[in-house]
Amino acid sequence: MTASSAFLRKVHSLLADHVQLLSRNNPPKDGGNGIFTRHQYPILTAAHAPVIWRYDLDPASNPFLMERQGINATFNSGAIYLDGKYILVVRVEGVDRKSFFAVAESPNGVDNFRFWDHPVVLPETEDPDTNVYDMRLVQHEDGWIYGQFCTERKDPAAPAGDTSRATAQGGLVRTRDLRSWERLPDLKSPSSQQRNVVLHPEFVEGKYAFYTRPQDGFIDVGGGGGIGWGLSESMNPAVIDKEIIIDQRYYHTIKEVKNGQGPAPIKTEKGWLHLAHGVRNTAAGLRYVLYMFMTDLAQPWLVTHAPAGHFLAPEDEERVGDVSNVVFTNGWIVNEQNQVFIYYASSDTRMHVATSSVDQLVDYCLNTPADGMRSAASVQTRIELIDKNLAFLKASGIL
Ligand code: M1P
Repeated sequence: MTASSAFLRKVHSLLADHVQLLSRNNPPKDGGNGIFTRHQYPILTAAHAPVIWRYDLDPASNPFLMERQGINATFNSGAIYLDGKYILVVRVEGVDRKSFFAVAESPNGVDNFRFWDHPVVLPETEDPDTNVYDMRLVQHEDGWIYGQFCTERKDPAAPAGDTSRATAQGGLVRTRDLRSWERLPDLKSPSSQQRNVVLHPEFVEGKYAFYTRPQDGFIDVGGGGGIGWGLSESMNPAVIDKEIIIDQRYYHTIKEVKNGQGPAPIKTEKGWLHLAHGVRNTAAGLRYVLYMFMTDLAQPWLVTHAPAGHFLAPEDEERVGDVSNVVFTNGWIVNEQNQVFIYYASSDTRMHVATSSVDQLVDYCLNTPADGMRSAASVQTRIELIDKNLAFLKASGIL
């Protein structure tokens, strides 16, 4: 069947609207806190998914030009800087609630992200994944690019009639080009479940090193105490015999309920820069924020600096989505100018970027007071700042 001119006009207009969305510039937002700068628009939304993923463009099989395979969300993306391109491996969720991975690239890191034509074809293990998500991309010093992601399966021990109980494990793949992927066995660790598993980019004591997030249940971490650390002789298979907690959950902090390493840490002269998410409970449900800490260069499992509270929390439209009041990150990029591009998702719905620099983030970690763990201690720390500022304003004749 040849397409009518009306049908072709509709296809052209679909494609033109899409190109217009993808080509939109994304200027920095005014204001900010001196630590990072948000940008005006989300960098990826469900509407950024290619038209050819969603519509059947054949007038014979789709005379009404309906969307046949909708996309629900684009979020929690791994990131890597390759050949001068800013590349994300995005968690794309179809309207069928299945997540898959797809590569999107941008020439400048803040806008013009475009998905490659085909999503990632992820090989399965002999125990097929029901759902896969939240890939961290790590260029390891062994030469491979590794992807670490959560593989979710129905809990075989779930009682009959329980259609929700699931298990989470650390899925692993490796690639040289982000096009063909080799599946490795899931990470084995002393914990019954894992999520937010991240490979450290360098060997430690000659071994592969992992940040982990041990958990007893699928949502509730139970006895899992925080961000863990463990070493493995190999990646095929990766096996951690001993897991220690390096960044604990604490009562009445932003990471009281749970936390998890974000992307792999950035190496700096002053230590490893870490970005993570922390979760606390509220009457309105869980609240996810991002926080930072630094670890020792030679012993990356030792926390040296831990600024109090959140680094970035959901604001404005970020606060609302499929899972509201959530920001989550699993990707950041440092370019040749030491600019840092922090890729974060809001409310499990869309992707954003915040820009900063290695110097700013190191300064933030080194000079932001740690959590005093009590209101009185927080007041004391703030009074020290106020008095310092009053003295400065008087000395400089401003007051
Ligand atoms: O819904 C918020 C996040 O919840 C999970 O993260 P965590 O295990 O740390 O609670 C993940 O499912 C993540 O994808 C999601 O964004």
